Amino acid sequence: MTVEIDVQQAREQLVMINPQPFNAEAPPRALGAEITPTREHYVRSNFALPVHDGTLSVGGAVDRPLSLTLADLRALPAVEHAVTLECAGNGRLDTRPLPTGEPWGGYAVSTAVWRGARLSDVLAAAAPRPDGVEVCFTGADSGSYHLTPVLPETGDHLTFVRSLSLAHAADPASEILVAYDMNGEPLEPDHGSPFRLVVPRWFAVASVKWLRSIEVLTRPFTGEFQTGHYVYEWPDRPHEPVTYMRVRARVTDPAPASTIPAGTCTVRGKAWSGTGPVTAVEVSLAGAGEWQAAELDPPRGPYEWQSWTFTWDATPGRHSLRARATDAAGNVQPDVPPWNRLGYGNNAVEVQYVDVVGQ
Ligand SMILES: Nc1nc2c(c(=O)[nH]1)N[C@H]1C(S)=C(S)[C@@H](COP(=O)(O)O)O[C@H]1N2
Ligand SMILES: [Mo]
Repeated sequence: MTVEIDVQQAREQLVMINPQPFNAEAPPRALGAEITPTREHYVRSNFALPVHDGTLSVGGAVDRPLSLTLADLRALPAVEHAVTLECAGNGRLDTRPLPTGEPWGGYAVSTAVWRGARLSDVLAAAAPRPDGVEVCFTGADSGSYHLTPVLPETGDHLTFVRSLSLAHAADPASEILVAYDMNGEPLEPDHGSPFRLVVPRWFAVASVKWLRSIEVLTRPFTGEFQTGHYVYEWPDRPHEPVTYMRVRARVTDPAPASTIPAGTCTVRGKAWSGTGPVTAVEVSLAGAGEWQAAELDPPRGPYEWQSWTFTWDATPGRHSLRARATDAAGNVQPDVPPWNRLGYGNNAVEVQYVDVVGQ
């Protein structure tokens, strides 16, 4: 009972978009801060909150299968990183034609400080065998999931399972965490307690919550959340799995459709990319191609969003405001991203207007 009350309290500051399973966006103000307070961090869960038995099994193609507790994980060397997590469905509402799926606006993105053990250390302790190719991660959550047609092997009852290549998972430089603390506190139920994966740079679907088991596989994993959902289904070319977050800038100030006084206005926002860092943000206050450079803060860490500002001498009238980011790999936000059936990875340049009044 008290657990339920705590969960309710943890959800109060979010913008709920689905009560069951609970899915909610961060409140718009949360994008203003460098680190998102835990209770303002968006939540995306495919199933109801699960019960977790407190153990993590590591097995499959390994020489030393393990069963770890939270205390065992805490006893391993700890790593801490601020990591921006964004849902691959963020921005789906602005996709045309509108696909099915949770109607995320633009606030399924947040940045928390995650602390945990390195996945590479956990795997090394279990000693993967040389014929391992992938590692799959199973969450404690499962439930009915409406798919047409219904899958022959599982019916409509699915468990949340994702995989990564063994090379990515076992590389210490990937800095993938089995995280147990978020912003200095033990994980909250909605964010995957008692421990979860945090995969920097990747769309957050890879960051499996309520982690129950890690299994080294000798062939690629083909579960629903790997090959059915979280795949870019392009109409005109081979499908591709959702991997890295796409380069994106958001305006946090002024708010969309706001009215502000004429004079100097500091336009502010955030920018991030999974293939980053972000190297430039440009702002436009008119249509067509009039872009001007914004001031971009250097990254504070390798896996977190960057802040930017633009000083604008706002004159009376309605102005169209846009921001556009470019990353170190040369990726730049498109005006219209290529459509895909499930509406993932919409990183189109957003257009908002601002009404300026006075002299
Ligand atoms: N076990 C499990 N892990 C999961 C999910 C899930 O449904 N079950 N959702 C994923 C998706 S799609 C996202 S966007 C992130 C959201 O993490 P958050 O709720 O902590 O923001 O968790 C990922 N990990
Ligand atoms: Mo997601």
